[in-house]
Amino acid sequence: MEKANPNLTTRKLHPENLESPIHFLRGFSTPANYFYRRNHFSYPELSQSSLWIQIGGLVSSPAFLHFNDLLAMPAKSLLVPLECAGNKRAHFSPKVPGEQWEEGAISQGKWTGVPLRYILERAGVLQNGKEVVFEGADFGKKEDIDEVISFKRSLPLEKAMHPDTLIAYQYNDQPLSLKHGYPYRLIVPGWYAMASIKWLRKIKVISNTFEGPFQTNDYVYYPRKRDDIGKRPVTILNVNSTIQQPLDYSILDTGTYKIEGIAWTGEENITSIQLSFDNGETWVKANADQSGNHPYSWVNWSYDWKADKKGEYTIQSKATDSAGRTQPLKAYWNRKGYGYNAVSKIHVKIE
Ligand SMILES: Nc1nc2c(c(=O)[nH]1)N[C@H]1C(S)=C(S)[C@@H](COP(=O)(O)O)O[C@H]1N2
Ligand SMILES: [Mo]
Repeated sequence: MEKANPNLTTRKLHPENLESPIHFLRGFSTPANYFYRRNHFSYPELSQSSLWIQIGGLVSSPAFLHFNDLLAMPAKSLLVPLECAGNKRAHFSPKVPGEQWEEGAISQGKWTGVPLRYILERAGVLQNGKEVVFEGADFGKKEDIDEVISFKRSLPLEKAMHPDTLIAYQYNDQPLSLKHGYPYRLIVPGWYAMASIKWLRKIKVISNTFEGPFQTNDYVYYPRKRDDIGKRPVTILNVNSTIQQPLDYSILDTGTYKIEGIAWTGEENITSIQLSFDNGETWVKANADQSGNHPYSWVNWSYDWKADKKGEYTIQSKATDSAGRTQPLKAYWNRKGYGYNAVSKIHVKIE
């Protein structure tokens, strides 16, 4: 199959919001220059002070840690996808506001850093500590609030203490790039990527519930159009898949084609990927490459499709995970358009 030159797709220039060329990237790790970019503000400026992280709030030993301190701590590497909660938002019907992401607001690679747990244990979380607040160095005005704020969110103490929640300083064995959080970003495996705070500067343990706008206003599922009844926070990734090749609306000769894609989920594992070529009447199992059984990694899947009959086809992919969650036929509509995970579809013509 002919593959065009991949490139990032710009959704917005200021701040920079770009999609990864997901349809052209096979394998388990997105090269850094093809990683999607999702920003709420302009990129922060760096100075010597950027190399320090402050740990405070309800801890017995508040501290400032320097980059060299972190490098000296035990490190861990994990293959983790980051998926924007708004990935695939463009497919919602009725339409929802926000960046109209198609399939490319997801990328993954190897993150290396210090388990946050190690740092919190050293600082000594006090008995009444309930949540941990993380603050990035970027700031600006949010469309709906007339005040300069920074990008800040919290995690429940339990997730913050999970041994796989990292303060990462490397991506694919290189220092983090400026656009992806240099020198540090939080990596919260299994959660949508708004939790993975870039340019991390401050960590604060609190006893109450954090209520910043990126937590209580954005990144909340609002199931209803006009009121907030039934709202709940966006946290764990939904089970999902994307068909990478062929591209949507391809016109192909008769022949055998490799249908290729990825499938991923939150804190579980992908157990099957099924494809349908007849509008969902029958489903066949795709071959999944779990390579090495990394606990959070996406799965690369493929299927050899004999397209010997001319006509138009809808090809659908449906992933299921170990919690028995499966992609629904219709996405769960919500006012801000998060967590789209309906069965993935492409249309092709065989002529
Ligand atoms: N400091 C900071 N961290 C942030 C954001 C941000 O705007 N500022 N955006 C979040 C969101 S919504 C996503 S999807 C990911 C995007 O990470 P990337 O730009 O490295 O792909 O970062 C998260 N962390
Ligand atoms: Mo996001």
